[in-house]
Amino acid sequence: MATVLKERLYTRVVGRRILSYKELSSTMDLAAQEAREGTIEGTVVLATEQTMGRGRLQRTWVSRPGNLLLSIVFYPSLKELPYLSMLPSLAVVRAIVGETGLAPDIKWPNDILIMGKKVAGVLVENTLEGDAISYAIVGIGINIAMDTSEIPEIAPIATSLDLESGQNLDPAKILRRVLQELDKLYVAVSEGVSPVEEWRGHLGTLGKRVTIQWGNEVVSGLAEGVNDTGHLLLRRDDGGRVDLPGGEVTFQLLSEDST
Ligand code: BT5
Repeated sequence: MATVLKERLYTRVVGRRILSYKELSSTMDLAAQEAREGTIEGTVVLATEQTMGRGRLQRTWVSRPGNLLLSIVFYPSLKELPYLSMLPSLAVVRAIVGETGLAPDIKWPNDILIMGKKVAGVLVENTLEGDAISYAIVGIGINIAMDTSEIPEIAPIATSLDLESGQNLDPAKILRRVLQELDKLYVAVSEGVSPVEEWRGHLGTLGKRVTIQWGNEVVSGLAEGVNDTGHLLLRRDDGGRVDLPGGEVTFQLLSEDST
């Protein structure tokens, strides 16, 4: 059975339509198909399991039952687009804090970590038509009831909310909170409110030394800040400053070390 919402959802955009499946290859693909067919903005596609769950750069997302796997359809303007990639990580952080009391932080651009281990990931895929965005699909995976220590491919780097909280959390409650927080943030952005300050406040990456893959190049330096569109400002070891857009799939944060 797919995770279903047990209580009414109080939102303006997100979750106006919810499609729930037991198994999909990826919620991203079905959501994109729905978007191409003109589904209402805020449509949510949920799956209990994915056979080909994906991350950025062709990476795999381990997608077992008991966790949250969803994609949401948006039709943002070009002005809203830079913020769209900040909103899901912020909504997930707010939901985790509110529902569990745990204290996650964000690894730039949008991994959600607890004590350095990844508990949730976000993927945003945009489709352009000429100069306009035709649709953007926001994908969110949150580990809830998964003993990550039993999955060798992610055991050293991943965790789940049940493991961290020592509870059996209800995925439906967390889903509801994520959708409500995402809706509040999206409505605020469409009214001109920037999420940057709150997002920046949760970024654990700032002040750390990071190594980033940029196409075929690897750049190391100090993560000094993020600008108003979410670009990471990196002070390279040779003193030069680079500005890296987080939405670009060609960028990959390879490591971050405390200084
Ligand atoms: C992400 O990519 O973190 C984005 C993940 C988005 C997943 C959602 S699930 C619903 C929707 N449908 C999809 O098909 N995808 C989205 P990235 O930053 O590239 O991180 C991928 C890396 O995270 C992998 O290479 C692993 O190291 C690690 N990983 C894979 N599965 C994981 C899991 N369940 N928990 C924690 N880490 C994981």
